[in-house]
Amino acid sequence: MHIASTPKALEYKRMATKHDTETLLERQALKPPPLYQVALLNDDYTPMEFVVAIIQEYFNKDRETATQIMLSVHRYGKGVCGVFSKDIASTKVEFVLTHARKAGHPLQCVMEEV
Ligand code: TYC
Repeated sequence: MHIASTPKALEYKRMATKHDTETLLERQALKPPPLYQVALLNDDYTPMEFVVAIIQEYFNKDRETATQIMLSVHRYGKGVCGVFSKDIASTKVEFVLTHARKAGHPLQCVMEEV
């Protein structure tokens, strides 16, 4: 297909591109930032007590709530510990994994956009 390159056609093209770019920037500015859930995964080796302590320490849950989350992971395979911005979520995952590896446990922690 022939693309017009007269001065008028080029001017319209420039206006359309500028309009599209401004619309995209405005939409991005209005869109709320994505949120991520941080979840623990079950395994056969990490002690229950260790998981409860992790949930209390890194997700600010009281002992009863932490125990419920741990038991839910144990029974159903996965449990959400909290929902955060991208940076906070990835820092939580990193801290939990570092703590678990130092203690010699295979506990897995993941983040997923909600
Ligand atoms: N399934 C583990 C056990 O029986 C306990 C456990 C719970 C492990 C939650 C990981 O994220 C987890 N010792």
